[in-house]
Amino acid sequence: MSADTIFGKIIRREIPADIQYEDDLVLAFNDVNPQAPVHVLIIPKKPIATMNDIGEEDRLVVGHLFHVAAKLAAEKGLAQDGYRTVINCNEHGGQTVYHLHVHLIGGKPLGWPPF
Ligand code: D5M
Repeated sequence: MSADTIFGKIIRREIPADIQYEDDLVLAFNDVNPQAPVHVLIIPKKPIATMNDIGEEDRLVVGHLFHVAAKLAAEKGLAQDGYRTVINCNEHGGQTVYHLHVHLIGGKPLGWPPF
C-alpha cells in the first residue's frame, strides 16, 4: 500500500527526530521545518500513504491521531487560544511525505484561507 518513507525511518529509529510522544499506535515529533512556534507531526506507525488510503480498519488509529494531537496541544498550552490540525493529501493538497500525518500547528495567530 505504501512505499517506505523518511517517516518509516523515524519510526524504526534509523534517523533521528525530536520525539514528543509515542505509544503502540502512533508517534509524534517536531516538524523539521516549523511553520509556527509549535509544529508537531503525529503519524500512525502503520504506513498509510495518504488520506485516500484510510480504511475501515484504520478508524481506531485515525481517531487516536487526533486524540493525541489534542493532548499535545493542551500540554503545550495551546488549548485556550487555539491551534490548527491539517492533513495534506496528494499534490494539490501539498503533501510531500507519503506517510499519513497530522500537522499540529500553533503558538501564534494563524492565517486563513491557507492559499
Ligand atoms: O508535510 C511533510 C512535513 O514533514 C513537512 O512539514 C516537513 C516535515 N519533514 C520532512 N522530513 C522530516 C524529518 N526528517 N523530520 C521531521 N519533519 C520532517 P506534508 O504535509 O507532506 O507537506
